[in-house]
Amino acid sequence: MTDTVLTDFATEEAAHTGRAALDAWVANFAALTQPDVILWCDGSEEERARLLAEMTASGALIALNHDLRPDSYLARSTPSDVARVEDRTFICSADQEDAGPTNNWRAPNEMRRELDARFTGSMSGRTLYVVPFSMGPLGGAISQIGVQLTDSPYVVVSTRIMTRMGRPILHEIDAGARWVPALHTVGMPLCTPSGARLPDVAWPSNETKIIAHFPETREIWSYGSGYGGNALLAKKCFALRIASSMAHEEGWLAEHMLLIKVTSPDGHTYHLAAAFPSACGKTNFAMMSPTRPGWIVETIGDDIAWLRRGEDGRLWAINPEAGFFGVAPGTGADTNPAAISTIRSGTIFTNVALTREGDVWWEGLTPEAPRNLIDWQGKAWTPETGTPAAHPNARFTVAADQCPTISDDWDSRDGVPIDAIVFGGRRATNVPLVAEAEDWEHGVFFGATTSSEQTAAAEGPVGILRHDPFAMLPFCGYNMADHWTHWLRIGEALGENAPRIFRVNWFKKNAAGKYVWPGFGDNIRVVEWIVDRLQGAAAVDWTPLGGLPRTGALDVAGLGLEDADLVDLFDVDPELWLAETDQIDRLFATFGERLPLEMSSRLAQLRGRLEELR
Ligand code: GTP
Ligand code: SPV
Ligand code: MN
Repeated sequence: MTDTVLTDFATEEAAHTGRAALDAWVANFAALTQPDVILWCDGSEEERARLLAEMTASGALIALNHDLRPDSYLARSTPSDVARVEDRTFICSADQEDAGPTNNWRAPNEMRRELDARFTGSMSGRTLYVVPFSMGPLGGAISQIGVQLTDSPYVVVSTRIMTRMGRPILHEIDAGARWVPALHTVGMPLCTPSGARLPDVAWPSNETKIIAHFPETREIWSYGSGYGGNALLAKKCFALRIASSMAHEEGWLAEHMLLIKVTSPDGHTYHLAAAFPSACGKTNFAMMSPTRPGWIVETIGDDIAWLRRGEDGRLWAINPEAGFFGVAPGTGADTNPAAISTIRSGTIFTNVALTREGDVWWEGLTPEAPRNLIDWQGKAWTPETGTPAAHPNARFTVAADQCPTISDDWDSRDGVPIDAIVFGGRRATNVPLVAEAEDWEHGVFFGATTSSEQTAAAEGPVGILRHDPFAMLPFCGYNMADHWTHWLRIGEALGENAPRIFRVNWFKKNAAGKYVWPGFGDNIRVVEWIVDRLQGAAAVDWTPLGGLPRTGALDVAGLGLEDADLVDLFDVDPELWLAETDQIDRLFATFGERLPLEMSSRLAQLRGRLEELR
């Protein structure tokens, strides 16, 4: 029996450097997938206009009313392709231990064999687009190049928004740059094996989906989905999973973090990086409209940060992306006016509702739903219908520079120096509104013990509490415990220059099940306390959960909060927390010997302090 594995051609490091290797790789992949046409994307305005016109003509996109929503489009996915598929996402490291217990693992050769079979002929009747892109400003010290091959024009126009894409990147490759290869097919060929032509559909996909990563050879293979994090491979697959593994090897960090610049009323500026799980408030925090006079928040990134120790010994960060792929539901003029203004034009919407006038709508855009809508599945909808008009994970795709709060230095080649790191999650109980870590190691413990109620950003049950360490559970391309060790080492290297670390939770609920904290623009009050702490000013009470604002130190004036609400926001309940430490213990135990000792000793310390409080 022969055991030829076609995809082995791409396993040498040199295989992904320079132009000759790129040409060979594209030719090989075309031979495997058998597209009708190969199109090298130049990223031009003409190319974008042509693709949008083709997709509008074919029904893949609906052009919105040009007067109401200029140059904007609606895509409706097939109902089985609306979110990331975590149980079909694989880290194919040579050794299973290197993927770790929180990732799905497949042996590389076994996965390559399956992918070879799936990709064979998968593009017949379609166009293969070659999409070169840069994550981070082209030529920046922290930036990286990738090339995605795809048979989805939706992916091409989306990648043009989300990354720096096109001809300038090819020039870098011509000059010998290394690139990360990313292969994508929607898995719906348009020719039968006998050559008969099949009709296309508005949103091609395959019921079987495979999102595979090969960290050792830095390759991505994605099959069967056209949706967001499954298909825009520059984003989660490259900028988080593969990049985190590169960063682990090379001494930097790739994290699921927003980046903001905060200016206080006295004119000082600070840069914050914050990690919250999917659909837990990063975009909203990144575009915050502060309710406190004199405070300014400017946006640098809303989803991903790459961080590296700079020559000055501080931690510097870039947003590797060039656009926002943001959650639509809940985004309204009252909650996120900056996002509303960002998406006024030039936006691709996915799975939102369509109004009779040809504009978009979703739950939370306005307090009242319009009377007659077409829902995200293309069906007539009225407020009495009883199902959401927009899918809960409906998204907008829009260029970062359209955002009115975008910071001047959002695309600075060197990035920005980070003053504070924040971890957050969606927790109805236990986790206080804000807490400060004692030191870097304690902050790593905050990151490692982050948990959150699941959201609609991934397939699966919503609302169930799960651990999501560093908000990286679905995105860490290597063993999660090694990620914690890596963070501890980075902290050692930064020493006195290390940013301070905090934990926040906007989502505590009271006994009536209502959010206690107003959130959104009022989150500036928490930022204000954090900044005061950086300046050494704000008063703090040290508790087993870290440093909490002393009564009066966090300004809650005018919010109408009752004493009982403040108790809810800052309560340290030893019984609830001892139960939570048991769950953390179970998580930690899954890592065996890879768990850094610092984490088990911090857990023991937390338990001891909680016992004392009992
Ligand atoms: P991903 O793009 O999936 O990584 O998500 P994200 O973390 O950027 O989440 P996003 O900011 O889009 O928020 C998701 C949902 O949380 C939206 O429906 C928001 O309205 C809601 N949300 C954001 N911030 C707050 C807040 O401060 N309080 C409350 N109650 N809800 C919030
Ligand atoms: C997330 O789920 O964290 C996202 C959206 O940012 S997606 O790109 O689909 O993963
Ligand atoms: Mn995200």
